[in-house]
Amino acid sequence: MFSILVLHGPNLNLLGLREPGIYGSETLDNINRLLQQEAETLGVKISVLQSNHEGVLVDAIHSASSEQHQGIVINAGAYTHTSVAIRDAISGVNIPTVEVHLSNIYRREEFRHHSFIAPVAIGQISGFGSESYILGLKAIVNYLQKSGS
Ligand code: CA2
Repeated sequence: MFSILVLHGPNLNLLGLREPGIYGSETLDNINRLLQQEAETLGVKISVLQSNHEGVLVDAIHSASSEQHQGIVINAGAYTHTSVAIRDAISGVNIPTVEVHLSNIYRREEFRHHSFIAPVAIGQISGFGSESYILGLKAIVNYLQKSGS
């Protein structure tokens, strides 16, 4: 059975509690429940971590392989646009990674248009709200199945 690490970056713990106009009213707990349901449907295991700290996310990416995860789904939040460290971690561990975003980052401010993660991800899903995570999970599982990992 595949095991997928789902990472949520900074401020995503505030989902549903603040700024519902941009990010909707769904809480992170609710998104995690939807992901768990989808994982059961797909027959995979997921481990979920949210952190507001860049280094914690980097450490989790480094540990992914020894913790037997074959794939990563990451919403790095604002670190998407700033973090060479997270980009290098993903590139360094060589674990297929899907980048997801709730909002369509290309319809927003210019500074959100650049992702440091996109060049080291197998793909990016952006703009579908909580469904972005579900699509991201489906995409990584499909990729792993096809690549015979
Ligand atoms: O659209 C996404 O998923 C983002 O990764 C969300 C990040 C943002 O910096 C990226 O550009 C796009 C922000 C997550 C912050 O979420 C909040 C939720 C409620 C209240 C405040 C922030």
